[in-house]
Amino acid sequence: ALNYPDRLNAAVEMVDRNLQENAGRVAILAPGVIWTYAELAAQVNRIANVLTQQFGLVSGNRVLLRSANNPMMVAAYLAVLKAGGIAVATMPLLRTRELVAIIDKAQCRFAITDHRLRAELEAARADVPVLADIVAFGGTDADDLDRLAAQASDIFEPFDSAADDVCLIAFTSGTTGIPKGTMHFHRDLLAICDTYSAHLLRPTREDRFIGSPPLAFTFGLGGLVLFPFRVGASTVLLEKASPNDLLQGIATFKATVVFTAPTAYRAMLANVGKYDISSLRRCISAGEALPHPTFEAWHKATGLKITEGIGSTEMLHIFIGSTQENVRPGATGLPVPGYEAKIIGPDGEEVPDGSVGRLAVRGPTGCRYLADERQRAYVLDGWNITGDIYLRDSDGYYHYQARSDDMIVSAGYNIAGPEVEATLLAHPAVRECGVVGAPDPDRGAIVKAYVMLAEDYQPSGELIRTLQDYVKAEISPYKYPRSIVFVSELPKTSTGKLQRSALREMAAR
Ligand code: 3SK
Repeated sequence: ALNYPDRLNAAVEMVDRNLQENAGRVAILAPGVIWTYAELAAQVNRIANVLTQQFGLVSGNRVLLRSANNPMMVAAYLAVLKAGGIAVATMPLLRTRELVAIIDKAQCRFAITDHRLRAELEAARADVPVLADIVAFGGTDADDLDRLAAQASDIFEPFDSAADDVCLIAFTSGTTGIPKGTMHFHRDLLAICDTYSAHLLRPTREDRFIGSPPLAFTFGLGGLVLFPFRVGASTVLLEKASPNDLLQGIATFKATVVFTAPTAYRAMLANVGKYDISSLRRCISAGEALPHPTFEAWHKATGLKITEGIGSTEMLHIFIGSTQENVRPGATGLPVPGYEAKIIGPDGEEVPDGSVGRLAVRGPTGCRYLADERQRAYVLDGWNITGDIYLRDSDGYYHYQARSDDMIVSAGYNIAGPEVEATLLAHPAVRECGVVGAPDPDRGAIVKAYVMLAEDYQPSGELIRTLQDYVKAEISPYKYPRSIVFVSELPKTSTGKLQRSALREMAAR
């Protein structure tokens, strides 16, 4: 059981706690930057002083953060928490309209932004009077946060927060409609380190974490800030994390643990042989299901087994996953120690092993939507209903089937779109693909695949038939895509997940 004191400030636990034994060790590496824990702690304190003394931040204020992954973003994030504020981190790609919705919903009083991303925020201001101050960093203005911080004291008395004070509102990327804000406590930030990371990653302070997810996606916050800092390890922050940037970053900084999404592993395969990535010991994949061909190809190319996990913004991080030893290709894994999981049928009752149903989980973290009716549907009887369709095998391993809205019902058959995608992806002609149901007068729906071709392949009727025959040969023939459309790109969410809702809309036209 996790036993935390009643009063707890996550920033103190993540940074100041390291001053005892790790003050001189590297906390953050980025191109051209190295910060020890002592330097990070001082910068966090300086920013906290600026925010409280010059801008009047008080506990409970919500502060929007807008930046790519870089050292100042991390320092500002932790400074907000240390001062008792609530961090509302946002994806750098968000546009004015999306920022307005978040600022309004979370009632953000302040925004801290990379100066290169300031314009969209300034444009939002007129529509959200609650936003009193925008503080930019990285620029040359007289009131730039770097400059203000340089003049501030590096001593700061942390806000005496309760362990269950909210410190973070994480917005789901919202594949459709209005994004939902999920609220997390100071203790939740520790709990994901002391469950998933401690039991499945088992990091030491010698580790160097690297990855592509933005810190606004809690997958990135955990993997690139909380997990390393909880044990005095280092994080490598990359503002741009294309597959080649990631390979380059692993090689340059000798990273040992990488966090990224299945599509990035697949894309890295093209050039993995050109980089020395022998420092890596763990490869974590989440965000969407890892196709088996990607697991196999990565293993063949690197000797490393990718360990998959499923988490959610609602649960803060991964709640089902694998250690390096118990990884079972094709399965997401076992419940993370501290979490429980079960598969439920339409009536909410647990179904027998081997049956497909909705995944329900509970543990030290859980869904608390900010003022959102959808809370009623997400948490039933203390269990979080994740919206994923899963099957548990007789060994207790959980196998992903689909998102509940990714199941295609065609002529009475239940077909999981992701399974057809994984099958198509194993064909050399397919670079990326998305599979959804398209309305059909006879079958109710048909399986429709949107396919991005690999280099050297050209769209043709013959290739469509080849891919259809391939799927029929690999999995139950009724699952084959009756319609295949070649596309030059696929719609993605701001966290890089395939946006099947957009494909469904296209398919319905
Ligand atoms: O699996 C996910 O999508 C996820 C979401 C939030 C945090 C962590 C993860 C793995």
